[in-house]
Amino acid sequence: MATQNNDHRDDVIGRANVEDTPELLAYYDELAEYETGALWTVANKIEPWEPQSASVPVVWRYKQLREHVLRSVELVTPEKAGRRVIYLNNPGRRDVSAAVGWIYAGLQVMNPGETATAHRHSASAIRFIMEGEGAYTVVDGHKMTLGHNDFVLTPNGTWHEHAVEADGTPCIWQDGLDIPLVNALEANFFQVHPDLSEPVAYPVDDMTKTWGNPGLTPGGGDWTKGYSPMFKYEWEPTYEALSKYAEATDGSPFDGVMMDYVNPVTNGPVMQTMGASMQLLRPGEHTKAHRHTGSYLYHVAKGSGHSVINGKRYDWEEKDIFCVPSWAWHEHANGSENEDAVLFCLNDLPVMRSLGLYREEALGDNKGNQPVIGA
Ligand code: GTQ
Repeated sequence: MATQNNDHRDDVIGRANVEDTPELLAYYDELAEYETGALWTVANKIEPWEPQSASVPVVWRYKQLREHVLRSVELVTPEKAGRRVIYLNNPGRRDVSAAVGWIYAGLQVMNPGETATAHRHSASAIRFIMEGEGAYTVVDGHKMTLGHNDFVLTPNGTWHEHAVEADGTPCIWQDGLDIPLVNALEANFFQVHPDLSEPVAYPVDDMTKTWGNPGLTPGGGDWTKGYSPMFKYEWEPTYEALSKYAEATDGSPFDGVMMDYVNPVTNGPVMQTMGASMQLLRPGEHTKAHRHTGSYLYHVAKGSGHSVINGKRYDWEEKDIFCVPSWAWHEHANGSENEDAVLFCLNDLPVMRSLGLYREEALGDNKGNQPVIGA
């Protein structure tokens, strides 16, 4: 089921097309008194021909944002703020704090010696580490050191706290959470840890050491939780895997050389509501346009280039974050003829897939690329 009604006209049989008359308007007022309404007055809005994302494409440029993020260190403490984060606010979604669709994102900053209290919530979270030395996160007693471009999970219901060692440097990472989704489903609980901290109970980085060995699984593992036991996916092996895969594949025409982060127990997504992938665009590569349901937040892990989203060009460079709203046409281009460009992508695909809402479509005309309207 894709887009068989390509003209999408509302003046056809089967769509609501009732003109207001004084009698009808009076009738609508009567219905409103009883907290009801006539479907045909809202039908075309609530049942659009195809997904209508309220979110708009945005590039959050790290070069512009960094100094403002660091300024928050002077203005508030993590104790007072709970977490010191500057969140990404999609101009099309002012009703909720969302970067795109139902995904929240922010840039969290911590100075050496600072800690943020342990807490847990029904929303699931990820971190993508941008800069600094000495940061760590403790998830349900598992301490993880956080290095450049590492991808870290704090799944639904796990206690987590963040800190930077006293001999470290100021650290900044991207937080990504499904807060808007969980709030839309009216299912979000939040708790501060009764002791404000959860003791470290395992060897440092044990979950990655246990579960993160390629092609090898620990015998007798009995992990049955709905999220990956591998709480941290490090950058080096991820980039190495992509580089090796690039030697063996042409890649996807739409996404280049792309690999999903997976739960090593199920081979499925890392968490139930959010998935993530890393994709490599070879030097000079420019992908074909496609669109799909779901919300996508890209983080430029390496290199520079541009994406064309719904006919408009958006340039990006390392550490920039940009979004592709649901059902928006998009294609990506590596701007360099010598270097790889690598994009980390956080998305809500597990939700789309598990609810049977995933759809995908390739752009058929213009040789698979969009005419660019705005630069
Ligand atoms: O560290 O779990 O940016 O609960 C916003 C809300 C981070 C977190 C955010 C959160 C967190």
